[in-house]
Amino acid sequence: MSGTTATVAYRICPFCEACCGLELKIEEGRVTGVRGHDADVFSAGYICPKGVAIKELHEDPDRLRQPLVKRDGRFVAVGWDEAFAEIERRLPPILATHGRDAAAMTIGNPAAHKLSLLLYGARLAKALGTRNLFTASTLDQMPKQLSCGLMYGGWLSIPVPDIERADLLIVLGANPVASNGSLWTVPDVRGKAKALRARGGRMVVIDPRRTETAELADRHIFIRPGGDVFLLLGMAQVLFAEKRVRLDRLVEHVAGLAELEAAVAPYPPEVVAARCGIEAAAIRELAREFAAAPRAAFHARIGSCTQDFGTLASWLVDAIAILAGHFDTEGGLMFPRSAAFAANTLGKPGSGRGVATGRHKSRVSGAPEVYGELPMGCLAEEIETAGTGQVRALITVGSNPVLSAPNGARLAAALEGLDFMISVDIYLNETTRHADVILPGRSPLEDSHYDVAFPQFSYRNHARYSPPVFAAPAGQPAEWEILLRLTAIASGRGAGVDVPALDDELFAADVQRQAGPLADAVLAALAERRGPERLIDYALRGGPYGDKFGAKPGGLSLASVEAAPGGIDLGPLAPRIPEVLRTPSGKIELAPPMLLADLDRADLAQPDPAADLVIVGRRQVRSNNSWMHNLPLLAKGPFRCTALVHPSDAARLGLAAGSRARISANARSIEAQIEISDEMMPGVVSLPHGWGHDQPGTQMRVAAERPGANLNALFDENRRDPLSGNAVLSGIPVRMEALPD
Ligand SMILES: Nc1nc2c(c(=O)[nH]1)N[C@H]1C(S)=C(S)[C@@H](COP(=O)(O)OP(=O)(O)OC[C@H]3O[C@@H](n4cnc5c(=O)[nH]c(N)nc54)[C@H](O)[C@@H]3O)O[C@H]1N2
Ligand SMILES: Nc1nc2c(c(=O)[nH]1)N[C@H]1C(S)=C(S)[C@@H](COP(=O)(O)OP(=O)(O)OC[C@H]3O[C@@H](n4cnc5c(=O)[nH]c(N)nc54)[C@H](O)[C@@H]3O)O[C@H]1N2
Ligand code: SF4
Ligand SMILES: [Mo]
Repeated sequence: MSGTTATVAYRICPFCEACCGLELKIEEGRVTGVRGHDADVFSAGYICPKGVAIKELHEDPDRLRQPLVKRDGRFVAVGWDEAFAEIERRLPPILATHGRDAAAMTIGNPAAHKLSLLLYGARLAKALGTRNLFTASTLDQMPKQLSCGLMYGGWLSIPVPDIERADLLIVLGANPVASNGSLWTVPDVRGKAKALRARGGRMVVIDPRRTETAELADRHIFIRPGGDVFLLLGMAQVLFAEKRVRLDRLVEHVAGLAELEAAVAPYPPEVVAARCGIEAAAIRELAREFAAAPRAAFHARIGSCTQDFGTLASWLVDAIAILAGHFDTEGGLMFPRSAAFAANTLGKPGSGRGVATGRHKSRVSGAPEVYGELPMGCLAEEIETAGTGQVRALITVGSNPVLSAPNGARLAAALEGLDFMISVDIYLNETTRHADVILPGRSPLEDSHYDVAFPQFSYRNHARYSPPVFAAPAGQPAEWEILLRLTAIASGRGAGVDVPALDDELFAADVQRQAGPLADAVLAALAERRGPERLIDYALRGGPYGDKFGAKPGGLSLASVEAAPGGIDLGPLAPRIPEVLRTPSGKIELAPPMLLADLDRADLAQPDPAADLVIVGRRQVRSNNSWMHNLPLLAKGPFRCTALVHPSDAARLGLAAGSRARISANARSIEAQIEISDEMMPGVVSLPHGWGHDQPGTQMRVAAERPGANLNALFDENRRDPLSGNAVLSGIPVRMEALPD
């Protein structure tokens, strides 16, 4: 090919849950343009600035391309064999002497966006055999997973708004216009919200900040942070008290209706109004409007999860949708049916074992395991506290808890006390600087991609695959190969393992277990594939639209998805009750005992009336949690890590726009730049999370120029929703004082 000819490549964006299709212009081996892929069946050309920044990530000189090993306190770049030899020398003796629980693993957000990390991270966790598994889920959505697990029987049976057919959309504690959605894969929410309103529909946003999403809505209602459970109890009470419950087709598929009615009865709007900061009349009106709408959906996310009562709030959102007849029906909340890896299509349709928590507990605080994980907030104490089962080695996989979890300073100090730490990560940052070995994965443009997680939460069913855009640099392994080598070391087979042979062996074992007598035929059908591609092909062909390894000609396989660069559309969401249920009763559990019991705690909780200022977080389009501040395209422009305060609070506290203030809580403080706006609820300040890039020993030069303040430095790592283990990151009382110029 001539050096001046441009070619086009397609890649699913790996940065957020919207999973947009990118179209890349390639010239002379370089990306020279990034735009939305118009023919993508799912995202239809939509893109945000982060997607464009994939070029800068690919080219970022700070992105690690070689393993780093710490020698005498300094990182040196080494070859891959040397890095694995170091791990082989140091990890197995710790496991041999102190047992499997002496190793912990943290898995962060990017792992959900990397095929290799998601599929093979599980293999490593299994080989490690530790109970000390911590992920970003307990800083995020574990309350929703638990409430859905209890109601429908599956940890990943999470219903999403059918936005294209709804007449009313209520959004609570989510800002999808900035975040591009979460537990709801829906590119271009702005366009879809506008279309909803253009066809006569309405949108209501409930949030302590008048967000970018609220700006699009017909109505915005301020809510007192942490008050969601009370608002929702009030709405549910109205539905019962005013006889607006209509279960329609679901009537024979629900259990616990009377118990739910009794549980919410003590909470009419007049009782809960002060606690959520919303007038009783407005709560009543909201419940009536939702019940009266022909087709309505209710979306609640991170603001309503990262609370003391996150699981109760998550439960009540779904319960209200069910009571109002907006569940498992067009335009309401519906269950996706993903083409591959869909947890909510596994097992016998209609009933199952349901979910359980607390099968083991954390050693120090006794926090129950949830979905096999312990709360991220417990990691530091598990490292610090001596005794049998003390964590002495840590493997981080795409996670930066020193910034993303509460009280990172304590965690950072704890990490220094480890005997050994490995980070599978692409940057030398606030967390990985504590590692002994850093193993960097490839650029996303050098990897293939299939979204394992997000089609399970998509507004429309689809299947898409991206081949690698560029060949990887010679000798640089893919992340699945890195994880398999770690798996081999952790299981005593040594760093010199034959990686492809190990992959074959583990895959064959999966198939033997899952396919039983058909295993040999399945393995034969997949004989041409290796690595993640073999896992995708296996999942697609055995999945709900699959060709069943030849038994269903015309069904999906990786080959058919590969042949469609814009993906394959599998249609709008369709009703799935009762087939989707996996509860022991085979019904939707409207009143799980664990949740009813937790209501007593809610009943007693009095939001502190003395707190005249509380802090919440926010997300911004040009930022992604803690790790994209090093890309110039996103970092440029006005400084974004500002503390937003209402004019009345600014006047009361003597804070001037553009000045700096000290923000304190839990005997710790940070300094942040002030921005004044009436988009804030009075008494609430908003600061984005994921900043604080002023730590020594990191290598993120662009990010360090404007480091910003670390919101999580203020928070209490021990404050969590006790049911889900999820950290409380919202509505924390703070003090603010002006700093001299
Ligand atoms: N106060 C407050 N705190 C929050 C939140 C909040 O709303 N408020 N949100 C929480 C939520 S929802 C989440 S999900 C967490 C996110 O927090 P984390 O799970 O810690 O994820 P990130 O902050 O995105 O950090 C990602 C890490 O992965 C690395 N990385 C990036 N790409 C790759 C890759 O391709 N391969 C590998 N191996 N590594 C990679 C980055 O270098 C970085 O170290 O933060 C949580 N923290
Ligand atoms: N651009 C960008 N996109 C992202 C990310 C990012 O960092 N940047 N992160 C990704 C990740 S990991 C996730 S999990 C998703 C999250 O996606 P979203 O859930 O949409 O997250 P946010 O945009 O933080 O919106 C949370 C909203 O909750 C409000 N809020 C705070 N406290 C409360 C409260 O107590 N009650 C109520 N009702 N509201 C409250 C905040 O003001 C904020 O508007 O975004 C993903 N997408
Ligand atoms: S919205 Fe999300 S998936 Fe789409 S381009 Fe932006 S970062 Fe990528
Ligand atoms: Mo998240």
